[in-house]
Amino acid sequence: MTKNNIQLYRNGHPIETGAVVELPKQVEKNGRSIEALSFFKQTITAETITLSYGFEKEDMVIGLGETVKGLNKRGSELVAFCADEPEHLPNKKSLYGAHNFFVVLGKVATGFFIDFPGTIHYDIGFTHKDVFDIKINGTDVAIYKFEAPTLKEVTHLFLSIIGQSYVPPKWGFGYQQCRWSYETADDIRRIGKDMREANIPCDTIYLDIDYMERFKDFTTCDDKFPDFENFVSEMKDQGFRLIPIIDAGVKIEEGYDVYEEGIRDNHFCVNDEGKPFVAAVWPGLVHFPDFFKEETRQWFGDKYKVLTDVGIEGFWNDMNEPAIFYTPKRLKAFYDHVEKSKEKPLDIYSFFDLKGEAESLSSSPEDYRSFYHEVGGELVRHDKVHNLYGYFMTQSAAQGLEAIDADKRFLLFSRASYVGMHRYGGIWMGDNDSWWEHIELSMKLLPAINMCGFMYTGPDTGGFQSDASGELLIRWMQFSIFAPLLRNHAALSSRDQEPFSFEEATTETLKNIIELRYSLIPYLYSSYMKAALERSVYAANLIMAYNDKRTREIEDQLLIGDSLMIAPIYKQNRTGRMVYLPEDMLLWNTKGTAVDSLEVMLAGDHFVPITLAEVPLFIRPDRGIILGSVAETVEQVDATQLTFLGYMKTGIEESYYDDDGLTKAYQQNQSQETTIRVLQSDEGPKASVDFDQESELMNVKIIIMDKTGQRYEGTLTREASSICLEKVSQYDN
Ligand code: MIG
Repeated sequence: MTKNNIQLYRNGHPIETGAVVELPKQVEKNGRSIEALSFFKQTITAETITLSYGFEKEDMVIGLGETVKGLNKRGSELVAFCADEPEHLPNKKSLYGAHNFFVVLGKVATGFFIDFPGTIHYDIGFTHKDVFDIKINGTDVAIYKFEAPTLKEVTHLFLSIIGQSYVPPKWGFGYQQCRWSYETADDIRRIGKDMREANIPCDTIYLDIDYMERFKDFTTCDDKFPDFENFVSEMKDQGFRLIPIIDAGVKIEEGYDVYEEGIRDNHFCVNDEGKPFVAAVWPGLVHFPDFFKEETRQWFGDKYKVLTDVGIEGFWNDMNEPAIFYTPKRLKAFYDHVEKSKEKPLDIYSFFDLKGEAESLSSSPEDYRSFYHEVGGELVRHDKVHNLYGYFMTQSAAQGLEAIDADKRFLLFSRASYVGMHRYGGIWMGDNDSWWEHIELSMKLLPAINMCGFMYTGPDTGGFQSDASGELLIRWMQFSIFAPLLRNHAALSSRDQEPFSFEEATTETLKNIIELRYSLIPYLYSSYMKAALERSVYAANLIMAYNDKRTREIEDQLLIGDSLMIAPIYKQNRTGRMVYLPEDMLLWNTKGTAVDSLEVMLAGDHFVPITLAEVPLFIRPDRGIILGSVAETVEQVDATQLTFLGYMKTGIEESYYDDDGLTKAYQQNQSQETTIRVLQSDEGPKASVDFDQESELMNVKIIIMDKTGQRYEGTLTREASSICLEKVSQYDN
């Protein structure tokens, strides 16, 4: 029997990434020598370390966070390298995050976290089916090894040493509307108005890069957004919080304070000659803040105040891999190359050569090798620590926001990330496409990203690039309402994708799905907070809970919290799908928020009919979910009433977590717990609720179905907190 165990192995002088913050005392802080790491055979050269493992027949490899691959990574080739990768195609080896936690799951579970900020190549039985080779592009590394009997326990060991996941404000669980770009204040007003007229709940509207004055961070464009402060409060009065984007690059422009201060106080990354490194992104020529320096993080983080001072309460950090369109240096070299090419024949070789050269201008490895960060007083070449850039930018933002208001929860998420950043903000899944395949991809990403500590995450629902059909948006929404970050976002040239931008029937269906989301928030938020506090995951693959042969291969059904399983449709023109039930469950196949059409389903395989309007929710035995009511915004939801929907085989005991949703008081245990019990008695099922003294909750309506398919109901109040439930016919409702 394996004991739950954590070990640390080190080689050389690893860079302090800050990923691991809660190492148990019994683990030697300095670690053992890497040679003592038994699982892998190591090959250490002057430049690299290679770890090799020979697979056992049954081994799976699970983890690695944000990748285009599914649950079991065996047979894949992946690279940990934060990339501005807008094409999420099956052959892509890297996306925006570098999440070096994975588990080899065989008879037992062995997990590893490779704490290394440069590039790591994972050849997971790709070159040779039975060989797992990990090539680390450097020799200064810390490797954590976790051993436990199950995937669940091993993941818990990892999550328990990296610190608690970021907790968003509760309104961050509302529906969020984005687009590149709502260009003017009037555009945003129109979106808000259309949202409210369609009666679709919505908490935030996003400001993409066009709100800025010529893409300069911490500025707002007066022409397009006159009187920004009043505009922010006008929208807030209607229940909308505006969430501006912040890009990593700082525009080079005389008279622009951020640029001038950055130059004056040496806040920018430098080139070989010690001069500020120049690259081009949206603002044109920019410098990159050196977020590796404490002073720079503080300086940049404080800048968010420019926007919080006018009422902004959340941000998304973009382009922080950092993305580079080109550098003037290499563009010049390219022109020289073109000049020389003029002497060559106009043949296909010249054509492909020039095309290739032009395409290689963006985010080129050569550029990443030509600037430096200051780490502990020494200059370190960017490529060696590349994967920390977005992390440190987001840490800078989080610490700046903390300095502005230590008790307030701000909404914050980033595109690039590394383990450790999960304590400061969430991540969104980046530039997907309005493709059916990308609904499926987001279903693969949610548990994989959660497993690496990033709990607040979600896709661009409806797809970023390409055009979405109404059906695609509906099916995507039916999945995304279970993700913590529920945001609809579309790119510059794509078709309008707001829920009201489609024919009436589609808008109506989307409205019902978003309303379902709002009614699920009590359960989703409670599950999120429990996972954050207990160092478990919010969304999981079935294997995490069931740990059996069959669930090893299921990745299109997920567990959300402890009580709920989902099985979304992610293919076009479907009227149902196969669902595997590892145990008997209660199906609530709902068109909205009314608790009707409940059905007990036995363990095994089923074809479940699911119309376009329906969202199937599967409740696990002797568990239940807590539902609230619907309002325009999260904060307007009536907190005095809840509904509990459970499936009883023998008896139910569920506790539901809540807190103020806005402050960090939960860190001092200022939270409420409501416990719901349903037990079998001679007079039938008896329900009781332990109301928390501090909570506003006044009554809980209990609905359960027992294994014979009999439905029972009753409403409990603070005065009558224990009652016998009454039999009701399904169709009385
Ligand atoms: O080069 O700000 O992923 O969400 O809309 C594109 C414009 C820059 C990339 C982000 C996307 C955002 C877009 N940005």
